[in-house]
Amino acid sequence: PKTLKERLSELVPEKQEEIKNIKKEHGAKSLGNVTVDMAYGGMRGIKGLIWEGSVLDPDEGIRFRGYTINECRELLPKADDGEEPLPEGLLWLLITGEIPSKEQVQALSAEFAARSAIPSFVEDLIDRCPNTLHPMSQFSLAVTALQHDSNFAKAYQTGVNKNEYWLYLYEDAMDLISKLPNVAGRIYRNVYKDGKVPPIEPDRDYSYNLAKILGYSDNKEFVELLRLYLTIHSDHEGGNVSAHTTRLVGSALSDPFLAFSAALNGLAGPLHGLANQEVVRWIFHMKDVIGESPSDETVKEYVWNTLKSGKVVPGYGHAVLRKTDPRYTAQRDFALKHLPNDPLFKLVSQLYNIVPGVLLEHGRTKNPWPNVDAHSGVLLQYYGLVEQNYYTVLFGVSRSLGVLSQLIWDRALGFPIERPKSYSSALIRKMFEGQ
Ligand code: CMX
Repeated sequence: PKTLKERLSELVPEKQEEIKNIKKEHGAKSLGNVTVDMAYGGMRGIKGLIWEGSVLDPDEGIRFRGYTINECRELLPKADDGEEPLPEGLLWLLITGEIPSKEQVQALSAEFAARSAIPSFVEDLIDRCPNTLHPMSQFSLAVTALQHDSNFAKAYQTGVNKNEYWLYLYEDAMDLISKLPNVAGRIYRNVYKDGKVPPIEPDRDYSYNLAKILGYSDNKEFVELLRLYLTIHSDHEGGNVSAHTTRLVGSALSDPFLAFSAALNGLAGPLHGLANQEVVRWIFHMKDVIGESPSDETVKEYVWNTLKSGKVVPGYGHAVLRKTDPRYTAQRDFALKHLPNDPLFKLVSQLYNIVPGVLLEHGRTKNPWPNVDAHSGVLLQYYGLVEQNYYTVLFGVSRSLGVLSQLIWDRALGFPIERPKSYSSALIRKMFEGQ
């Protein structure tokens, strides 16, 4: 069977031709109106990006290359000992639009393991970080440092033809994804354990190896959880902060390491990926204040107190989604199967019954339903990975799959440097008030 790079090499010219035709036929057509409110409102609703890997429907949720999460769970190849999809297969799907064979996925697992070593100066850099530096900051630092070995940056310096950019991009993307378990695992071991990092096993899958480095690979269920986790957090179309950052920074022809470390800095914000940490912190605080098995009434009051003190309820709401996030539902399915009686899961379920009603009554948020971050922490807690400040790092490992898939295509399709137009408020007044 073909390797991923061989298949991609066939697809690139086809896709280039397709885009040329789309632009020729539809290039002058409008995707919608842009209002002054949109310009002030975080560009919400402006259709101004092309993103091939996934499209987010407000009601249905994400589809990866046209496949829902449930379809991916069914159709993507599994490990011999597992039922959840292997994220390697999702990467193949995101890049090519095709469901790979089990053999092709196994080849990717082997390739990731073979490329996984990180330079010793990056190990030293991570080791020198104080344990008080947030894991996401350490993660971003380390990814920036991996830039040292960027194929793309070197090729650019030697004056490579721009038609070949994507080939180097591809190598960097594969290197970066492969090295993330060693980076993320080292941070975890340093900050929370004894600093000893076990080796990657060349014949095991990516999620198993990440679980091993973290110290949880003896638990098959945890490995399964990681397979699901890494699959569902990978991509959420192009406008979210981490995806858009990767695109934006990469568009300046900064290499994938620079673009992805910038994305991690965005993912580290509490309204984006850090929400998974914040959810657990918020629930623990709730337990401290109202006890382990609170009545619905006291939970409701706690939620109201959060809102009244001018804070967000973490894990709820979304800029695009208007229904329960299917990534939430997939994790809930996992919990119902593997930890139905866990007390923390029961609290998360109780919140699911109560928070949307409160947010609706509060009347501010456009979407009262839970997002992916409302459920990921409770699963990790159950398996003993209790250090919530670490959770966004796992989100980051997964997000690399989606954003780097697209970055390869950005260069293959010759997307230009991003440069939207901005106005000042004074100019807005002048334009519409005519002074
Ligand atoms: N709790 C309280 N208020 C909320 C809220 C929540 N969960 N979600 C939205 N709101 C508020 C907004 O802060 C905004 O308030 P103001 O009018 O006072 O400015 C109002 O409702 C309208 O916001 P919106 O249009 O519904 O939501 P946005 O598109 O602006 O923001 C998001 C989306 C996700 C940032 C927001 O819902 C939020 O802050 N949620 C909590 C944090 C969170 O879970 N983030 C993770 C999202 C998924 C991810 O990226 O990982």
